[in-house]
Amino acid sequence: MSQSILIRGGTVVNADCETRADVLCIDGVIAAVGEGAAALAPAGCEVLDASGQYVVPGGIDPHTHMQLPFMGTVTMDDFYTGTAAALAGGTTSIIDFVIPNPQQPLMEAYRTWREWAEKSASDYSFHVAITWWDESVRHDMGTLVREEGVNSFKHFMAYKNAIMCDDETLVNSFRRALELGAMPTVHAENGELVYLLQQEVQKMGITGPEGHPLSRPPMVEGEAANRAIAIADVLGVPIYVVHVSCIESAEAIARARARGQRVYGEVLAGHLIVDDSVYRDPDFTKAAAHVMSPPFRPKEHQEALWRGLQSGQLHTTATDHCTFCAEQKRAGAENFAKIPNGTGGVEERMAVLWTAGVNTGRLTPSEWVAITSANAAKLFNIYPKKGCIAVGADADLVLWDPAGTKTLSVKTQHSKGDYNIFEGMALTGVPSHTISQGRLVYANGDLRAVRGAGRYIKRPAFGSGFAAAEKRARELAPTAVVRT
Ligand code: DUC
Ligand code: ZN
Ligand code: ZN
Ligand code: ZN
Repeated sequence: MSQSILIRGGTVVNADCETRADVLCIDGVIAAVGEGAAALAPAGCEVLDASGQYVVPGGIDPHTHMQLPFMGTVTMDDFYTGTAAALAGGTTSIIDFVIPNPQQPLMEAYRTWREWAEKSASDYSFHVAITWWDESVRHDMGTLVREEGVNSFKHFMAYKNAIMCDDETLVNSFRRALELGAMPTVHAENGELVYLLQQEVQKMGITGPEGHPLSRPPMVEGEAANRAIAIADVLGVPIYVVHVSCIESAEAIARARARGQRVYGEVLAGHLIVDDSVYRDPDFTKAAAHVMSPPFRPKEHQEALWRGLQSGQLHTTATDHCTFCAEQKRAGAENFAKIPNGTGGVEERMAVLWTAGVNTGRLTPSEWVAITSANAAKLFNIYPKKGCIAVGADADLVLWDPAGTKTLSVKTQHSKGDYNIFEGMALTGVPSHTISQGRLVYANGDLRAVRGAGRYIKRPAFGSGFAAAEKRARELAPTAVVRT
């Protein structure tokens, strides 16, 4: 049976325009936008009144870790609970990560994650992490791009003795990504420095969570961002830096972009709001709940991140949603380096950015759409199917009530985590309805997420215009000397 929803009287906001328009969704796709939409509504069509509300593309969180086995444990939220929480907050797609153990065949890890994700309530996709290198990895990257719709590969420059990439792997993988038309992405922190600093901080007698930011200072992130950007420049491949948290890496990106390099940056909602004072909380549980990497930073870094988003030097917002409960965090009671790294946010991201971004005048509603959905869709090549309200696009939409209020709390969140890093934050501007695949999945507090309803999103490779390699070839060619 055909299912249809007509959204009447709202203001449609895309990344490039804001207009009063009705929107008709039929069978999971946007069938009409604008004046004629109501006339096309089939008999029995559900009608939602959006007067006084914005109608915006469903959010895309391009960085989550549901059901992640990490640091000796597994995150609280699995693909069902995590994506259900996402839907409650207006996020209708996530891009999660396949993270193979070193030496594990890529395709084996990929199939495992695909299976885990079948219970997702929202649409989902995967970046695949490159954690080691040999010919089989090169081969499997090709299979993933050509057959599985993976167009981005992640590189952890931190987590020594676990999933960290050395420069040899970075160079090989970036070059292979370029060949395939896939985007390399990096977690930029110098893992050797983190490893050394963790031991030095411990030797000083600092074993609690306050040691975590001391072992991962901003320059550690700046160094890695600069190195990854330099490698990408030499190879002529674009690069996306995940969770840019500080001035040092934001400036590395801005400098490279000023040189004409294709570099993109992602900011986490948490890094914009929470500062490093949380690590000095005398309550271990609270301090440890905030342990994630990169760590929360002093306030001046937050200002730089906002400026980056406002100026267009930084492009997407995400959460790195990766929830561990208090009991799991206690694994690091004697040593901060053993506290499982991760915090939540997938449900809160869009509203937090509205309150702290749009209500403060930092962002227009269209700019907010750009950084909560459209830019991620463009950078990972699923636009305008996702991230846009237009005829033919997926019917992933949110009715956004700019006057709606809510105070964030662990008591009311849908995530299975037992902590909320935004606890007590008063929001003005909240989702009233979320529509995913043309189905109403959230309505004024009533979450109707369906286990297994989410679909895997294939993301096609980029074409040859993606590369800066020809520029590099031209630069090198004239230096060849003909000797007689
Ligand atoms: N950082 C985290 O805090 N958790 C998961 C992985 C990461 O890089
Ligand atoms: Zn093959
Ligand atoms: Zn990371
Ligand atoms: Zn992450």
